[in-house]
Amino acid sequence: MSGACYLGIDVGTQSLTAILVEAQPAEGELENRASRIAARVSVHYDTELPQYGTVNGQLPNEDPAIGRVPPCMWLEALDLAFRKLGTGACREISGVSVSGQQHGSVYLRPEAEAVLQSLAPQQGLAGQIEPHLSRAEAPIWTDSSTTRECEEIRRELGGATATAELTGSDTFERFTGSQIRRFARTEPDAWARTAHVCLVSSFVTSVLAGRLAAIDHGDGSGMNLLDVRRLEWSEAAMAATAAGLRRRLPPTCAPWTVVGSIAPYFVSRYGLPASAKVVAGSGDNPCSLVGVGVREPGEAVLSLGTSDTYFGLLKDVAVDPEANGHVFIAPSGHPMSLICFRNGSLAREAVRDRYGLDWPGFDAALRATPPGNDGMMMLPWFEPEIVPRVARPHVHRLGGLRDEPEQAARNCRAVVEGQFLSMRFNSAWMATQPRRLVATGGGSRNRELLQIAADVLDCRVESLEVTDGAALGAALRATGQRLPPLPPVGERGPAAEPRPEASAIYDAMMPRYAEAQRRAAG
Ligand code: XUL
Repeated sequence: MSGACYLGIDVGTQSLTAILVEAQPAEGELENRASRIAARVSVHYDTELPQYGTVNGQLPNEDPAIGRVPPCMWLEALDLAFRKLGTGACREISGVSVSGQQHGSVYLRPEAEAVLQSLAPQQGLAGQIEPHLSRAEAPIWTDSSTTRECEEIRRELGGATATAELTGSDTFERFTGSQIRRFARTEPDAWARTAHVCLVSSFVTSVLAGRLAAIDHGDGSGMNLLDVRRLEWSEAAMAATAAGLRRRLPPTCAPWTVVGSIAPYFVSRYGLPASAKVVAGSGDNPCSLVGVGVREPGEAVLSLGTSDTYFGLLKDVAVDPEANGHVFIAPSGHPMSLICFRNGSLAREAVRDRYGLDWPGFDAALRATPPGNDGMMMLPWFEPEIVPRVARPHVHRLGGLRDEPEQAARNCRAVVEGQFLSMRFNSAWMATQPRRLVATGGGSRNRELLQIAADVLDCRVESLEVTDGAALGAALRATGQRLPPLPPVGERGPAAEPRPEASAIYDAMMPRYAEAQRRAAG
């Protein structure tokens, strides 16, 4: 390999993925774009580490609200990933960084710091670190058992909007603050034994660096503990969360901070150069922004998957007055917004199946119907919705739209238009009209869908085939640059330009959509 190589490790929900990227230096500087992906390995928890008994990456529990993982499984996956990479690739690594599923937390006993500094390369990580966890299971983002704690913290901080103004988000069950509060309340002895609270990203970073790592502003902003304007832990939020939290939290740091050199464990065991740098870990959503090459305010990502997410860079912190959205800190230090719509492809598939169509049939229906659907509209809440918060699923059909086979095509258009009208309405608080939207995920291959997105959102939409965006983003962040290199050019899919006549129709529809949402969601 001729360029320097950087490793990104994404500790995801179902698997751990490591990507080695080669970046060509140009006149002593890194080029603006990484040249190629040199290696990729992945460890699927359920099938490759079956001894942990996870299902879809988490421990089964009779209470569906509980989502937990044994942190040792991530450590074993890390060892396995380095083994799969092999010493040939490991020898080339100049920098490493971690992307972690956001919000999950790991709890360590006081002596853990010394243990991290002296890991023996003859034994695996899990066995050496396990005795020094003060909690055997880590709550992850799928956990929704902390409604009581969310209410308590929110009340203490002066309500939903005040909480969002301070920490970037209202309290949410999966966010780390309410998880810490529940742990301290339900397991006070284990909490008393805890000296260090880590996030998934900072825990794995600490292991790689052989020392307790700071929490970066990006992942820290998913905790309801970071003051997102001052970029430091909020005294009020810590006090509202748990007694003695201050001394258990590590410092915060900018996402591009070098936390140290790689621990001797990885040098001896896998052959990494002792000079390889470890850059602060961050959350998977901030890392994904880098992985798809978004780095200027005015660019946003439209991820059309099981659920649809819309996230992008903001010029300044702007908070959702309805308290449905989140403000995180992006790897460049800019604020980034994120909203998540649960009824994404789930709702599109429900309509497709309802009328016995396949995807080409669904597309044909979109082509056969006019922008604006002659006033017919749908609020497609087939499942409970996150944005806006809708607890009881209900599909609303308006403007003469009915659930009958003669209106199959109308329903196809209505579900898609309803989704993008919702995205436009519910992202208005971000106060940034995007110049460019990058669509990823299964839905981004559908040209008609992209055209409706471009027309409703009045913005060019490009689709990009990106798999492992978070791991790729972590690899690019491992260069330690505030503006990491752009990813290697990926496979491009269809693109769509907004059409002024169609956009004007959607402009005119917005007040009706807003009123319909207000009435239906309350
Ligand atoms: C974001 C969220 C998930 C996790 C896991 O708030 O909960 O996207 O980051 O990927």
